This record gives sequence, C-alpha cells and structure tokens, in this order.
Amino acid sequence: MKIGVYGGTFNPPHLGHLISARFAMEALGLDRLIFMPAGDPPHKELPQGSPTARERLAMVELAADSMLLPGRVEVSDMEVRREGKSYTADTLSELHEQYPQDELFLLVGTDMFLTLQNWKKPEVICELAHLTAFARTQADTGERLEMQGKYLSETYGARCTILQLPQITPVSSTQLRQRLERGEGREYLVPGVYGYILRGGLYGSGADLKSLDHEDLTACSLSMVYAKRHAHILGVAQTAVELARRWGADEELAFRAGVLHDCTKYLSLEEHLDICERYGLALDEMEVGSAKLLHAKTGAALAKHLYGQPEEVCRAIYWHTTGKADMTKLEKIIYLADYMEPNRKFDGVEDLRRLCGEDLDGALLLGVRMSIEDLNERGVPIHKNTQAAMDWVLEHRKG
Ligand code: DGI
Ligand code: FE
Ligand code: FE
Repeated sequence: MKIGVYGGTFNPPHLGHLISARFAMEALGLDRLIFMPAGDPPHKELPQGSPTARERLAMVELAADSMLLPGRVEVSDMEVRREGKSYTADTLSELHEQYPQDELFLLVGTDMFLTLQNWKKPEVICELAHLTAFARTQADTGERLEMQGKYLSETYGARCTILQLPQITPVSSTQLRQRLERGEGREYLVPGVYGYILRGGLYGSGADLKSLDHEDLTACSLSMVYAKRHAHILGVAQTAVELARRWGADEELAFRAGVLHDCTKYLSLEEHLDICERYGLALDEMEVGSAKLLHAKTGAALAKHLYGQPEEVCRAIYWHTTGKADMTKLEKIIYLADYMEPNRKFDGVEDLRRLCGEDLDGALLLGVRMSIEDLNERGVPIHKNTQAAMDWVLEHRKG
C-alpha cells in the first residue's frame, strides 16, 4: 500500500492544502493519506494568539472529512500527543513500525524540501519515505528543486518526486490569518473549518454568533456535523425557502431553521443530555435514551441560546423529527423539507414532492404516514408526538 504523510502546522488548514492533498493522491497513486498536524513547538514558532494544538487538530479533521474519502484519508494526532518538538524522523519511524509492509511518501512544501538536510536525522527520513515536494509556482520547478533532489539522492539515497501543482490558491497562512482577523478570508477555507474558526473566535475573528449572515450561519452549522450530511442540510434550507415562498411563510426564518435543523445530529447521547440539562429541557422516557429523538430538541436549544434565533425558528427545529398536533406553517415546512429535499431518495419521494406544491396538509399526512410505516417495519416505537401529528392531520385536513 502507498501511504502519503502530509505534515505541517495547518494554522489554519486551507484550500491550498486540500488541493495539494488531492493532487498528490492522484499523481502518486496513493491508497491512503494521513494528515499529520504538528504539535506546539516548544520554542515559540507559532505566531502569537494561534489556536491550541487540539484546535488545529480539530480543524484538520474537518478539512480531511470534507474530502469525503472515508477510509482513505485520515488525521493522526501522533505529533500533537507527543511531548516536545515534532521531529519528522520520529514520526516516520513510528509510522514505519505501524505499517512495516507499506511504502511511505512524505509530502512537503518547497521550503521544507530545500532545507531537508538541516532537519533532525535526514538519513532516517530519506530511508523511510519517498520525498514529494510541492512546487507552488513555475519558478519553483526550476533548477533549485532539481539540484536539491540530486543532492539528497547522492547524499542520503533519497527518492524524490517534484509535483507541479496545477492550480494554486493565492494565499499564505500568514495572509489568511490577517484576513480572518479582519472578518474576511472565508473563500480560502472549506465551510466546516471556517465555521469552526467563527464558533471559537479563532484568529481574532470575533464574530457575534447571535447575528450571523446566511453564509456564516451555514458555515457554523456545517462545522458541527460530518461532511456527508452537508448536502442534506443545504438541501433542507433551500427546499424550506421554496416551500415558504409557495405557501406564504417567512423565507428568512425558513432558511435559518432549515440550515440549523440537524446541527446537533452527531452529538453523543451524553452530550445531548448535557445540553438538555443546561437549558432545562424536560424529557420523556423515550427521549432520554434516544439521541435520534433528542437532536431536534438540542438543535432547537442551540439555535436559541448559541445562535440567538427567534422562537418560530427554534420551534420548527424542535418539532422537525416527530411533528406534533396542530403545527404552524413553518413547522410543517421544515418537517417536509427534511423529508423530501433533493438528496432524499426513497420510493414515493416524487409523490411527496409533488404534493408539497399542491396540498401542504396532504403532504404532511403522507409524510407522517410513511414515517410511521417505516418505524413500524424497523420495530422502532412510535413517539407520542409522531402519533399526535398523524391524528391531528387526519382529523383537521381540509377536503
Ligand atoms: O435528522 P434526519 O435524519 O434528517 O431526519 P429526522 O430528524 O426525521 O430523524 C429521523 C430519525 O428519527 C430516524 O432515525 C427515526 C427517528 N424517529 C423519527 N420519528 C420517530 C423516531 N424515533 C422514534 N423512536 N419514534 C418516532 O416517532
Ligand atoms: Fe433531523
Ligand atoms: Fe434532517
């Protein structure tokens, strides 16, 4: 197996890193890629006010997850865990022990490549891994890199590849940090990483989470969930806006409820229960043991207390999983958008989509009915609010 090892401080991880990573995987035919964020150097190399090593690790995890290559791309906390300075030779030795049969490829920027002889134990590095240098500009590919490659081969028996990157994001980490401090720079980051920076107020970004614009609110929500759910969340927000327009509900509120509705989807049961306790949410017996039911309540709590959303938005999130008797228009819209946004695929979804444009309560009835059927088939107990939603539409639906 060919394994790429992509080290760096990733302060923060940006699109340039991800483009390089993808390109290297293709060009070298890597089976796997391991991002290796460096720990905090003991003698102050990271600029003042940088996030902690744990925060950088979390950002690299969000960036890696955004590549949507589960099993092929991973993040190692080896250097973050290790005490003292992160030496590449030590890291490669540890990786070689873990993967004795596999070929390691160390991915480095040109600056690193050009100074490799000054690193600790260059002979160990060159023995344990192929070296791959990313050439950022045309000038980089010139003689200097070639000469350095030749020198490293002759001196340490290094095996070197120089990769000319096709497309380069014109930003350095230093510039990016300066932009973030001015409230700019989101175009250089995947939304999950940008949202994480906003939520933590990293790099002096200092945004007020209670008055975010659409793009920032979206980024915050996406930063809380795995990337595989991003399309669904964006689909719900978009579909909710369309339904609001069709049925005369508030499009702005529909967007906010849609974009936040699943923000707590991947919390553990324990984390859900913590939030419920913190905000005094009363739970029934079924909810206490079900993260699936709780994500609607905890999502609503964070929409209110963390993101300062109005009551209607929070209530639509609160009821999006079970529904209830006598729902408001916005509550129905979020329930239905969640059910039939464009990424949902199941038998009957087309009928439900059509009905959503013609008869909102009819669509609600169909949605709740299919939901109950599905839960019954899977032997999952029906929550009393799901049943109440069903009973209510059956009784009150016009026509
Ligand atoms: O969060 P999503 O996956 O987008 O969708 P959702 O919020 O409707 O959650 C669906 C999950 O919630 C699904 O795993 C089943 C669960 N669920 C929905 N209604 C009930 C329910 N679980 C129980 N026990 N009882 C219900 O009435
Ligand atoms: Fe949900
Ligand atoms: Fe959802």
